[in-house]
Amino acid sequence: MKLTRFFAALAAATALTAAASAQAREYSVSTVLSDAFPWGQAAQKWADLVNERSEGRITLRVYPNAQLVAGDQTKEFSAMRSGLIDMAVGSTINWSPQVPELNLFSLPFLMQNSADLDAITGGKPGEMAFAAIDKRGIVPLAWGENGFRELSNSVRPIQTPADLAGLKIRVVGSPLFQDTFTALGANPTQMSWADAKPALTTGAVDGQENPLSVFDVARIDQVGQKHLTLWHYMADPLIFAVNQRVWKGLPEADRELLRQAAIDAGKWEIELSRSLEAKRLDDIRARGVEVAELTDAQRQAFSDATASVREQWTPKIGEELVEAARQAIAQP
Ligand code: X2X
Repeated sequence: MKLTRFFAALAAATALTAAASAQAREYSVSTVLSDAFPWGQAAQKWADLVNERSEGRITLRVYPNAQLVAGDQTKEFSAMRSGLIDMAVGSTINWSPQVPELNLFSLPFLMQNSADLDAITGGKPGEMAFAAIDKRGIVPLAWGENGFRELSNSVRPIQTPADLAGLKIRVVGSPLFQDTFTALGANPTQMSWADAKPALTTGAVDGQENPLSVFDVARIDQVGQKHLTLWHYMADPLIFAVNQRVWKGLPEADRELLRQAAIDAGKWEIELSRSLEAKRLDDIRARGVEVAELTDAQRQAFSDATASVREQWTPKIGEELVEAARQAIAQP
């Protein structure tokens, strides 16, 4: 009797294990930055939450440094759409060549601060941006954050557009950036993040723009970037997203699990990232970087100098979306 029960239990356990392993799945998740940065930590948090909540049934394997697209970060969205990559935590900048609506976040001096950014991502314009991604065969799940992008260079302090004249600035391979820095009188050069640090090291370029977290963790001060201007000219949110075929192949309960874990990981990362900003700035200053903070009037001069970029890019992004963003920002 006892033995029969033992065998029944064993059979049941074996069946359970078989069912679990039959369902066990692994998916690739692409990121540009590793888990030394908030960006990579966001993806790892997502993976950890999914692993925990699925009791090990679903594994998200994070591939940093845009390695699944050989470092070519502006190809990430296409690779995910074609199924080469299952999922990604990606920047709006890098996906904007395929999803023009995402250029909204790169419009220079549209947003002033995190409250403006949150008004966009958390409101109607955020929904419109997600709809634009969905329309192109990718399922967006949640927002994260790379951060407000600040300007650094090796040549001189920058407080006015004239100070930028002729400086070679590395920008991401997204056309809007070419226009912004050209309007400011600089000499923009497009290259991937993988190529940026070597180019700064050799002096092939004079400057770059990235969030403080990237400047801090990548030790951009060590490659001669002694001048930093806090101009908060734009911010790139991160988006947690899944290839549509992968999504459709998942049971409803797993979709919900993935979505909720992405929302939780994104919220966690945004808070973490923002809570570290002040300390990062202190550390950067302590390393001898000269930090310029702009007055409202100084910032306005940069905004005025890039008005043509906002004008020229608004129809490409969509008048309705840009207007929705302006309204969301203006709301008290
Ligand atoms: O390439 C960059 O500057 C980075 C790392 O911030 C992005 O991928 C947008």
